[in-house]
Order: sequence, then structure tokens, then C-alpha cells
Amino acid sequence: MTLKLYSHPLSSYSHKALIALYENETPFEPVIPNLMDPSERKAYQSISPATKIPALVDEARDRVVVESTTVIEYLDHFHPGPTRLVPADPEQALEARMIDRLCDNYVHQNLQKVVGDQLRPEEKRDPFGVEEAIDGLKTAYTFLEKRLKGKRFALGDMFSLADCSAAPALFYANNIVAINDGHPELAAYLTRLMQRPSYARTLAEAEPYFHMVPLDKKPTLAPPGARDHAD
Ligand SMILES: N[C@@H](CCC(=O)N[C@@H](CS)C(=O)NCC(=O)O)C(=O)O
Repeated sequence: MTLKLYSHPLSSYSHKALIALYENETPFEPVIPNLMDPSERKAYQSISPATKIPALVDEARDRVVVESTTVIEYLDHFHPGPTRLVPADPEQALEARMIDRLCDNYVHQNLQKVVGDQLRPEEKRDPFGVEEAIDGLKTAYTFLEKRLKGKRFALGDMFSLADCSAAPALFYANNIVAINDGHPELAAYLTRLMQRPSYARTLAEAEPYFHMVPLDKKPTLAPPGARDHAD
């Protein structure tokens, strides 16, 4: 098989790339590197210098692509399918890229801070940093709520890079700060993303690992509103 995706079923940034692959039914071989193993971690640096997943290896083109956004741009250009992930229209492409950056920098990064803190030894924890991250998530929800008003997906009816990015970021962030609490547009958008077959498949593959997420509130396949009532 020509494409290999180094990823993990629980990894939110891997989900971004998996959604793009499943969206276009692009054939690939998933590889799960064991980054806890020092020698495997060191070896993996020859693929991803920062030792991050996802990474895409395209053997036919002799290319290694890291950074989830770039992986999606690469797939869209070199392995296109029926869903165009970066719109051909420059205005729409700009909007897709901007929402991708907003989701990565203000949702994804803040949720990683909270989850990462749980993985630290007690004495190395950073409660102030976690508080800032939680505030950052609330700010991000507020601006996304406005931006998504009346839209089915981030760009309207078209599914794009922006949605690949928003789906896992919002899915995991929802376990830290409940989206349904004051952000109805965003909660409905997350529900639509979770129902999109490409993300539903990604989540179904992740579900057996959900118990490993180091948060008191474990992820669930219930839509955001339903889960708030169940908790
Ligand atoms: N900016 C990177 C972030 C990737 C990232 O943070 N991946 C996490 C998993 S979700 C990771 O590889 N963590 C392993 C580690 O840091 O050791 C991207 O967009 O691909």
C-alpha cells in the first residue's frame, strides 16, 4: 500500500487526518507507533522530528508529511476524492484555513494543556496554566458560536479542512468544558460532525480506548446535549 498513516485511535490530531482519509475513502495502512518505548520513539524521529502523530508516508512519491493540516492539504492535492477538503475558491480556502488555525490554536492547544497536565506527576502540575486553558476554551466557544450561526458545516453546506479540524478539537474539549452549556449552535454543529460518516467511523474506532483518556469525564459517543443530561 502506498500510504501509511502513523497515528493512534485516541489521538485528536490523528483524528483530523483520519477524517480526511475516510471522507474520500482513500486507502492507507494505519501504523501505531509506541511513543512510550524509548527506542521506538527515537526511531520515529526520523519520520516526525518533533515525535508527533499524525505523520503520513507516501511511499510512491517518497514523501513524508507531518503536521495534521499539511497532511490534509497533501491528501487533497495528491490523493483527491469526491470531497474537496481545501476549496478551489480562494475566499473559501482562506476561511477553511483560518477556522483550522482557530481550532488548532485556541481549542486543540488548550485541551491538550488540560489533558497533558493530568498525565504529569502531581508535583509537576500547573493549576494556573490549566485555569488559563479553560478560560481559553470558553473564549474559543464564544467566537465559534457566532461564526457558525446558521451554518451546517464551518463553510456552510460544504465539508472541508475546517471541519476535519473542528471535529476532534470540539469532541475532546466538550469533556473539559461542556459545549451545550450556553453554546447551542456549537453543540448542534458538534452533533452534526459526530454524525458525519467519516468522523462517526473515527470515533467508533476510538471508543474501545476511551477509558484510557486521563480525564474524570470520559468521552462518550452520546451527542453533547444528551451527555450533559446523563452526567
Ligand atoms: N501540530 C501537530 C500536533 C500533533 C500532536 O500534538 N500530536 C500528539 C497526539 S494528539 C502527539 O503526537 N503526542 C505525542 C507526544 O507529544 O509525545 C499536528 O497538527 O499534527
